[in-house]
Amino acid sequence: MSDNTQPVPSKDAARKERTFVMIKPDGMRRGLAGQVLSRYEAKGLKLVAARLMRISPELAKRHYEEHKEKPFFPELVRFITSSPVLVMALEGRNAVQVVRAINGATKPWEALPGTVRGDLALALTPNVVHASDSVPTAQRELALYFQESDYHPYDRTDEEYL
Ligand code: FUP
Repeated sequence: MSDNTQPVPSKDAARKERTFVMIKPDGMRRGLAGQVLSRYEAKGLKLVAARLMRISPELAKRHYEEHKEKPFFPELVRFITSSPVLVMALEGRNAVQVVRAINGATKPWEALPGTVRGDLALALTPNVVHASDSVPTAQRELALYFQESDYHPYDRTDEEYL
């Protein structure tokens, strides 16, 4: 009998796409970090860098630079600096798009059930999680939080299927 269980390895570059993800202060204070991370892991994304940190007001302003003229900017900076956050780099096929889909709509009342915000959030500013919205944004945000030496590449045992 022939063995037809051998996976066909894929070497395409999309498998190495990286995105930046942050469990925000509300997610940490509500004890949700583990169950949010487990959703990305279960999907097949690989955690390649992570740090628990307190964001300074200076870093918060750089992170949310695109919103600096918006009326909610001061509240956003105050919120994101209010408690420690867990920052992460996740790697895998179409990681940016996949994480945004898992997180659900920014406005939790629009987020579908089954998504992080659809299941776990109700308010707009404390919406549990942040993730990059494009590959260029991911590169900019990853560079704000991580150096090259912070990344720890390794093989997942299920990599051949992902
Ligand atoms: P996202 O791409 O999901 O991070 O969403 P946005 O860039 O549109 O918004 C950044 C953050 O600002 C969101 F997490 C929610 C917050 N926000 C407010 O607190 N008030 C607003 O009126 C709009 C957005």
